[in-house]
Amino acid sequence: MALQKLTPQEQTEALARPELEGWSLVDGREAIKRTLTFKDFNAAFGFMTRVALYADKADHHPEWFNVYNRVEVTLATHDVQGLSVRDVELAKFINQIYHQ
Ligand code: HBI
Repeated sequence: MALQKLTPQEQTEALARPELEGWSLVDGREAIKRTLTFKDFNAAFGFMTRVALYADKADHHPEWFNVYNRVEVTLATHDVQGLSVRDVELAKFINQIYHQ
């Protein structure tokens, strides 16, 4: 079955789950975002490397911005021009491996 776009209700329900703590909707765009901070650049880049390996395996890639110990991540599914279960899964993975 083709990838489904999450409805606004499904988006709200997903963001209310404890596994998606810290994630919120982006203003004016169907996407979710979270800013993560680390001890230093080494820790931030180690995190990004683990996410990159997951992303390539899952064929689902983050939009992100890094300065030193801060990583701003935005997730959306371009194939559906909105949010899908793939964003929820990637956000969950990010939360699982995130250690401040
Ligand atoms: N990453 N975030 C995101 N959204 C997508 O729709 C997407 C992706 N990575 C690869 C991908 N789609 C492929 O299915 C093709 O569109 C290349």
